[in-house]
Amino acid sequence: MSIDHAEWAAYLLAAVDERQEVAAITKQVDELSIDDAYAVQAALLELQLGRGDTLAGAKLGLTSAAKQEQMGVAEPVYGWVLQSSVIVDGEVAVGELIHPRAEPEVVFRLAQDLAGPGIGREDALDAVEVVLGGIEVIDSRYEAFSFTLPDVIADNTSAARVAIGAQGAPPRSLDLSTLGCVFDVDGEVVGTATGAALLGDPAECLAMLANHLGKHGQKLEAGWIVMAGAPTDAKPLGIGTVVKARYSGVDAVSLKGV
Ligand code: OOG
Ligand code: MG
Repeated sequence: MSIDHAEWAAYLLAAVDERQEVAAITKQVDELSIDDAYAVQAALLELQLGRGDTLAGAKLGLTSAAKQEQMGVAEPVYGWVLQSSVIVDGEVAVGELIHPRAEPEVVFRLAQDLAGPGIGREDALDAVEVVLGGIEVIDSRYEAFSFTLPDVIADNTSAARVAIGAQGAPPRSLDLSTLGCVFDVDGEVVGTATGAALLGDPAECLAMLANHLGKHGQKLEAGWIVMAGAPTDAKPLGIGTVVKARYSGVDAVSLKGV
């Protein structure tokens, strides 16, 4: 049975709109290939852009052992960051989401377009204007925040919201593999990591995404933000929860669930 990409995209968008978790796609079809999953993701993006949203950038997920172990999925994934998902006031309206979780993110803002094939770590850094700290709020549309690799790809890698630190640093002024990250929930340290948690170096993540997009005739664009993936696991974000991600060399970011 072939997969109707537009139909599954509409299924996931309805879950977003209704703030209602839904059964994983792989529980309902015989097979969802990785290509089909990215095609559903593309159809979902098309629906969202059709409503007037725009792209703010792209993201990787499941690039650290901490995240792969937490989610039980052992491969990195790629998704899109919508402009409407960018938080500017430090608050997340929890009621707009299903079962949000927060996680720290190393974020790149690009000065130049970037696309594979053949992009390495140094090529990736050449395209970066600034490295920033961030917090991503993920919100799987699936029941119990549980999914397989193709499910999470179709669901735009659980992307929901992102907050980005005010002040960053030029990429070559930092040693990205020793970039420190401390993640606090309600003033308690709940996670610590360095940039090396992300495929050895967050710039490797950026290169990997550029090569992935190049394979599909796509590119990362100047001015976009790119999230490298969370170096620690994610924590539930409820009303009143305050999360803070502190970094060495770039500004911290705080978010409050309201
Ligand atoms: C998938 C998204 C993972 C990350 O930074 O690892 C992700 C999920 O955990 O729901 O954004
Ligand atoms: Mg993330």
